[in-house]
Amino acid sequence: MIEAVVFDLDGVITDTAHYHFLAWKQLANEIGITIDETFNEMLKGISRLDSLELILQYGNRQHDFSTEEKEEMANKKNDHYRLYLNDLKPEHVLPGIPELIRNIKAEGIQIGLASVSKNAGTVLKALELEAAFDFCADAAKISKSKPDPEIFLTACSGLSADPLRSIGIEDAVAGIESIKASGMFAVGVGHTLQEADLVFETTNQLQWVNIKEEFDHWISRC
Ligand code: G16
Ligand code: MG
Repeated sequence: MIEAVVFDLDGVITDTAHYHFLAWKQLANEIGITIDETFNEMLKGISRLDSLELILQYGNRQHDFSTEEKEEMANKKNDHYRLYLNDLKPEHVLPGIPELIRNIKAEGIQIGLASVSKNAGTVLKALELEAAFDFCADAAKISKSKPDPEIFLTACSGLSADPLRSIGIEDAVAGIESIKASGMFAVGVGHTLQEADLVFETTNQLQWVNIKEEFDHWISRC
């Protein structure tokens, strides 16, 4: 029996992963570093300050700024990002997600959120999806971002669900690693996620019947 399904937010529920990229690109430009979408794959699911460190290393400027200056830059990126969030509306929930949530709920299975974003509450509110989640892990209380399992384990624990009988859904390499390290069944959305137990190209291919079937095969092998 499946005890819970835990969703990543950015890139799974809505395309805020792209807004994060645009905001980082803007910040990086301001300090003379150019990043592209390929590099951005490394930032998905990584906390704000850790993302900044990766960008500075990429531009070979990791020794050029004080802690205070880094905090200022991270805040600036967040300001850029929050401007994009002003335009976020319920119609920006990715295709297939409302139906998937409905199908999971119809079976009485709990739904959780595992996002390391401190803006997750704002995003869910803008999408009018707050009521869909039985428990959202609080990013402010998480000490290690993905790929550490902490966020997915916290979500399972908040739902009183056994991770070994639960499913995580992610669009990031670090996120899939986090799900697998927690012992859950990993569903990936995107094409660079070989470590996942089941992969779909896009969210509108996320069929609940298929996920359940693959989960049953997986658990029978465990
Ligand atoms: C998200 C994004 C990351 C972002 C992180 C922190 O994680 O994927 O790109 O850096 O949150 O977000 P914020 O700066 O809003 O606190 P997740 O776990 O939702 O994929
Ligand atoms: Mg994501």
